[in-house]
Amino acid sequence: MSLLRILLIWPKARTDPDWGGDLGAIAEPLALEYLAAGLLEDGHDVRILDLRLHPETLAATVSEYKPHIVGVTAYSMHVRAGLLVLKTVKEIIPDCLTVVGGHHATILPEDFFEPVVDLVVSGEGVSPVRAIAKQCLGEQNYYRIPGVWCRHADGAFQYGGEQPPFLIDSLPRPNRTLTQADRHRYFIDWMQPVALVRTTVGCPYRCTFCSLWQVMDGRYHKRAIEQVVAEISEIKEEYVFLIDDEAFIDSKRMELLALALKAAGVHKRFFAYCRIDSLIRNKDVLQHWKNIGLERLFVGIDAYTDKDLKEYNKRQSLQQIEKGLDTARELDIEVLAQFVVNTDYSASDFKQLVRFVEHFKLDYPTFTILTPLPGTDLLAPDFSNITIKQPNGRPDWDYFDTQSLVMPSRLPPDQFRQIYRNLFKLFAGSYSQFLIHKPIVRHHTNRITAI
Ligand code: B12
Ligand code: SF4
Repeated sequence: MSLLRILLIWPKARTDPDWGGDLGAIAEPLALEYLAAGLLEDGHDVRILDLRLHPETLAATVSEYKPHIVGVTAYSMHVRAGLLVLKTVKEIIPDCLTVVGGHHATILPEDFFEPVVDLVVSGEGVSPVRAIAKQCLGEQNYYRIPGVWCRHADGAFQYGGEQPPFLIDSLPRPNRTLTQADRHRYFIDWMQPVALVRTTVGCPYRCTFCSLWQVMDGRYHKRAIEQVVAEISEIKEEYVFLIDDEAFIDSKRMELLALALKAAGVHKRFFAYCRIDSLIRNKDVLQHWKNIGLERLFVGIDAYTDKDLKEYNKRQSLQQIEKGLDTARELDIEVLAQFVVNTDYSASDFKQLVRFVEHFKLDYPTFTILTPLPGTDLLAPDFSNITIKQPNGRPDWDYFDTQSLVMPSRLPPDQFRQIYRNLFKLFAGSYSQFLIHKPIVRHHTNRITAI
């Protein structure tokens, strides 16, 4: 017999409707699948509710399932949506134990120190959530669980202490059975259905706009190759996105992984993040990956001037960008080229960005606005550089989707936004060459007609 009923929820963010409401992607809720794997091992009954796909079902699911614990995951753009989810849960079941975790809670847990939240988990979540469930069945003493912030009787939250060092291979393999009914709907751009696999986490680089190296203290954790091969071998989806923050750091390991996948008979349509310098350094390794199906790389070009490359601490030069793009072409691997549009852009900077994209004939350029994400030094500790705030003085996290302007810009904000949006319109041709694929084109064309 199962012990507790535990409902794990992915909230639906407020995102720009021009993007179809989900920024062109709804991928599998991997964090929740990791948590579910640990909880199922302990004998609990677990469900995953993905509100991006089932936005109207929260109240009915909670009323019918009657969970003992509800856990919500959240990036920054989900903070407010996540709190609303838990408000609904508490209205239906006041004594349900509510827990929040994920990227934002790891860095700024205080955003969740609200009456509708009982516990906030910072960092890796599998061990804490298992410990929480154990306490829920026993003494209900949550005060000393490492990684867990617990609300005391006076309403203040206290930390249970640091978690032991992160050991990536100690995590269970994510449980994909609970998302079975939704799996055909998960997509990134036209890649559908797509599965996510994490083979490493962390990054040794130090880009200023990125929080990932800060979260992992600059360390790079690698899973054992056999574990990764076993996991990918079980995946049914044809598209597999390697979500490593930067997959191709350790060339030897990536070569061995490709060879091991080949030996296991795995051939998928792979997509992965890759730095320009890793691309140049790893031509042979990438050829091995190409042989087992690597089709597309997500490359953070990020800046087209030495000034911005330096400001972002990218540690890559314009010559390397050119060489990296050539390498991808030689390998016949498609590049999703991401740019971080600096808030200090003038109209002429935008024009030069456009010329740069045209000059290099980039297959698939995409853009984000420089955003002071939590965990980066771009976010002033007193939030004084944030232009969009909540009534309580904290940033309005709804807009931290990297498609919204949340800092002062050199151009008047309306003009900045308009020129920024036009970038997507200008490259409509690049997107439409992918009409053979599906949803992204719909998202981009929605966006284009909305401009
Ligand atoms: C894969 C990925 C994507 C994919 C898929 C996302 C999806 N599932 O739909 C794609 C490419 C689509 C994507 C898009 C975006 N992403 Co993204 N993405 C990632 C990435 C690389 C990995 C996320 C992941 O699945 N990790 C694996 C899981 C297992 O780890 P985890 O989430 O940290 O979960 C663990 C703990 O946090 C904890 N935990 C998590 N949830 C919970 C809940 C509870 C109750 C508990 C107890 C514990 C717990 O336990 C888990 C297991 O240990 C992260 C970087 C990173 N390293 O986190 C960025 C990241 C999450 N993305 C980010 C951003 C900004 C975006 C976009 C907004 C960018 C954009 N405008 O295009 C969009 C949003 C689109 C969308 N619809 O969600 C930022 C978020 C920053 C922030 N402060 O919010 C990150 C952190 C990268 C960065 N630049 O810093 N993303
Ligand atoms: S942007 Fe990429 S390369 Fe830079 S620190 Fe973040 S994960 Fe590493």
